[in-house]
This record gives sequence, C-alpha cells and structure tokens, in this order.
Amino acid sequence: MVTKETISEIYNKPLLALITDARVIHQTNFPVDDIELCHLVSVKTGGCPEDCKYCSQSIYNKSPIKLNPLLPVSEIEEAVTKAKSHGVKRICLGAAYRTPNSSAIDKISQYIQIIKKHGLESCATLGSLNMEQAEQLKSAGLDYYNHNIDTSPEFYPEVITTRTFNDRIDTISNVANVGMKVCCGGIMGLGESRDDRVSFIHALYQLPAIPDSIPINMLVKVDGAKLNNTTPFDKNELVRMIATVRILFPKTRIRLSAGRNELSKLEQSLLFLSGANSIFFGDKLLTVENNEANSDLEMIKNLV
Ligand code: SAM
Ligand code: DTB
Ligand code: SF4
Repeated sequence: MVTKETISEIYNKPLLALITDARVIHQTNFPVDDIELCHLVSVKTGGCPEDCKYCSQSIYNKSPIKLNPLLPVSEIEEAVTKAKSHGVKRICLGAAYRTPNSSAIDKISQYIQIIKKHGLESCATLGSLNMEQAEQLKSAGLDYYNHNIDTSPEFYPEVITTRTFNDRIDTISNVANVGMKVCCGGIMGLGESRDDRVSFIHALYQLPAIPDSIPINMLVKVDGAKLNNTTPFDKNELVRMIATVRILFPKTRIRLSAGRNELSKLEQSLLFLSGANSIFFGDKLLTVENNEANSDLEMIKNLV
C-alpha cells in the first residue's frame, strides 16, 4: 500500500531528481512521440444544479455563458470529422448535468456511435451515474467515463457541497464495475495546500479502479464564479504534480487540461518531459478559451 508519507517524499524531492525519476518511468511505458490529442465537445451547456465553486456552468454562479440544450446529432458528426482531420484520437463529450436522464442517455448514445464509426476513442463526462446508466453508455460503445474527484477529500467540502466526495467514488465504482475505463483527475489552484495535493494523489491511488486517464486542470478563473480570486500558485507545483502522478501511475495517460493557455510552449515541454502525454485540442474547452489550435499543431510538430 502506498501511504501519504511515501507520496509526500516523492512529491517533495529535489525537482531535477523528481523529473528524472518520472522520465525514466515514462520512457519505459510510452513511446517518446506519443502525445494524444483529445477534443472536447460541450453537448449540453450550463444550467447545472451542482454548486462547484469554480464552474461557469453551475446555477449557483452567475457566469455570463450561452446556455445550450443537447446538440443536434449533425453537429457531432461535423465536430468529429473536423477533429479527426487534425489528428485527434479521442473525443470527450461534456454535459452539465447532476445526472443524465434516459432521453439524454439515448441521444448521447447516438453521439457515441458517431465517434466509434470514425474509429476514435470515446469519453463522456455527464455527472453522476448509477450502474444501469453506466451499463447503457457502455453498450453504446463508450470507452471512458470522466468523473473527477477534483481535490483532496479534506479540501473538497470547501469547493462543492451538493455532491459529496463519496458520491463521486460511487459513480467511479459503477463505471469500473461495468468494465468502462476510468478517467479521473482534479484541479490545481483552488487554494489547496501542498498536503492537499499529496492527499489528492493518494485518493486517486485508492480509487475503486486504477484510472486509465488522469486530467490535471489548473483553475481557470471565470467571471461570476465564487472561486475566481485565489492566489496564483507556483508552476513548479504543476511539474511536481505531473511527475509524481507519472511515478505512481506508470501506464496512465496524463492529460494537461484546463488552464494550459497560461503555459508557454517551453513550460509545456517540461511537463511532457515530466510525464504528461495528452492535451485537449481545439480553440475551446467546454465554455472557456483553450490554446489556439494552429499554435498547438505547431508545438506538436516541433516536439514529435
Ligand atoms: N458536469 C460533469 C461533472 O462535473 O461531473 C462534467 C463536466 S465538468 C466541467 C469536468 C471537470 O472540468 C470538473 O470536474 C473540473 O475538474 C473541470 N473544470 C470545470 N471548470 C473548471 C475551471 N473553471 N477551471 C479548471 N477546471 C475546471
Ligand atoms: C477535465 O478534467 N477537464 C476537461 C474535461 N475533464 C471534461 C474540462 C475542462 C473544462 C474547463 C472549463 C470550461 O471550459 O468551462
Ligand atoms: Fe456541474 Fe460539472 Fe460544472 Fe460541477 S463541474 S457545476 S457538476 S458542470
């Protein structure tokens, strides 16, 4: 069993030693030129009844976003075709639900079939799921389900109160039980301490299944959100996070997620050297701006 103390020792190593250890593990488990492009589509935007204090889509925040009901199937076909033409290997469908109702699952199942028809990996993040919902999505061909723990169990109640940490674990357990791959990560910069970061990694390690995918987000401060004026954190912490996660999860895809547009290409290179091997590609994430697609294509061309 990996303890918090062990994780803390790794996390707090001198930075060069930490990066070197992570690099060795990364190189034995992934080809050097493997950086996966993942494209996000917000299939239902805004009006979410959860109170995540960082999120533009929560009804508890007053963020100026455009609400959108479930998209027509033709728009998914268009988005998938375009993303594929740029080398995207995975599509993630995001919807602002507490939990999707059965008509939403039916429509999202159609979206999943389009993604699979194009030979791409499919992922969805739609809120909480019971076993039956997880089973339906699995039958539609969904490869991964994203449901983040977001932060440490100790800090979590400062960020979200309408859904508990354990509720999240129940969804992850249901996803794993039906044989879908788990995508689970969190956010840095919410005001958490270094101990919280270590505890977050420990909680990832204790999930009902080893996650095949771990997205690491940096808080994007959105207008109207309750959590939008935290003190900026030292970017070295991001390197420590990625490297420690790489050491503990040697075969897991680690995704640089929200907030990447605050990083220079050089900073991103350091994170790829430390163990990250995926980015979200496309000018937009769900509601916020992402790095410009052409600039990312240039970066990737230079790296691999
Ligand atoms: N509604 C679904 C859920 O949370 O269960 C999925 C969508 S939600 C937008 C997916 C994840 O995006 C969140 O768990 C959080 O980690 C991340 N996220 C959302 N808003 C963010 C922000 N402003 N900055 C950084 N990460 C954010
Ligand atoms: C994840 O951890 N990050 C992605 C994906 N999973 C769904 C979402 C980032 C959302 C950023 C905020 C927004 O666009 O509203
Ligand atoms: Fe809703 Fe997900 Fe945003 Fe939380 S993060 S408010 S669950 S859309």
